[in-house]
Amino acid sequence: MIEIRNDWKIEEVKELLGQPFNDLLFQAQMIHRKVFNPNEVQVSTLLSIKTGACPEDCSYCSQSARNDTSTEPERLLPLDDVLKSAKEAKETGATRFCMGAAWRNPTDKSLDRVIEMIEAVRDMGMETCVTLGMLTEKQTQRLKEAGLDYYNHNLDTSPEFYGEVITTRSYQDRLDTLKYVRNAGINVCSGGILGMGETNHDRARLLQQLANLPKHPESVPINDLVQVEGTPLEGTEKLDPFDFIRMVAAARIMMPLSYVRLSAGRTEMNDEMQALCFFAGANSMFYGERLLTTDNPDENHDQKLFSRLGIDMEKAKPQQGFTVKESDKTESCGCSA
Ligand code: SAM
Ligand code: DTB
Ligand code: SF4
Repeated sequence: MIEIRNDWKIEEVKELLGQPFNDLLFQAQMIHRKVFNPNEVQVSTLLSIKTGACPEDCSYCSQSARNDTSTEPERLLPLDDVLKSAKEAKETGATRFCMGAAWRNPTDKSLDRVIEMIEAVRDMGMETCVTLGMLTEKQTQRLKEAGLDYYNHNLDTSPEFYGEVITTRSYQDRLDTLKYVRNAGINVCSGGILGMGETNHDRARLLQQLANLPKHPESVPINDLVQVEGTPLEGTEKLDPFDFIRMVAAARIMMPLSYVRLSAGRTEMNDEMQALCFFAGANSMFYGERLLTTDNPDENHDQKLFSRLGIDMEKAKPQQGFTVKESDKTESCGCSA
């Protein structure tokens, strides 16, 4: 029986995270293999469709106009360039194409152009994801009509630590955008960044916020901070890799039907650490040598790692036939979770 809960108390999350490492990983792997094939990982490729000169002050980001970084601003890419990248991503094995824009929010005019991109990438037979900043309710409806599969919008950290990282938009703004995306019927991709100087309590609060949303995000990216030269967070003390893996495991346990995405920061992780993340329940990741503005391991390296681990990167669909208990109702999963 897989229990879906949206009523996690902070003490419970801290207790979960604080267990002996082996107990936590064992529990996560047990849940993981009931819901998913443990030897499959879904892969998405990212493209920055509009880079830099962002008015927001996110202190981790290479693209904020307030941070003195070497990222060169670029205008919104032409459709043909986007399609060329999507075609390459498909050829190397990615099943989803994620397009990111350095905006506080899209204007309706720029959304027209992004919608053309979404429709054309879908026509190529790939799933689509975009991350464009805050949205209005009407904009989410337009994205749904365009056939968008996923919208990425991260909570980033705990509500308490958030103000130390970003001041130009509130936690509530993010929750509102997530609500509009959910109500429009688009799959939600939302997670956070670890290693920004937050405490264990903050990490537990981030998981609590995500798992206590009215419905769990279908995709939960766990990013390890990429320390970018010229950002205020450059030089932050690195997170203990075991604490990162613990967060992956706790996300898997708390959001059993979600894809837990091993996201930014993989260039700093060795293969053994990534293998432990997959064991802890990570079953999706970003694939291709660039994230948005920073490096990611190249495809050859990832393909070799998957082959060494016996991981298949094409499927990663939920298994059939497990039972889901959702607060007051129990149902059998057939499964389109
Ligand atoms: N501008 C939009 C927004 O912020 O919603 C979309 C693009 S933004 C770059 C998407 C996400 O990437 C951020 O919410 C953050 O979680 C993640 N991110 C950005 N810079 C990062 C970094 N240096 N290390 C790890 N994650 C990062
Ligand atoms: C997410 O959670 N991580 C991705 C994606 N969603 C958009 C972005 C990571 C960005 C890392 C820094 C960069 O390359 O600029
Ligand atoms: Fe802008 Fe997004 Fe970077 Fe924040 S994370 S500065 S909103 S691009």
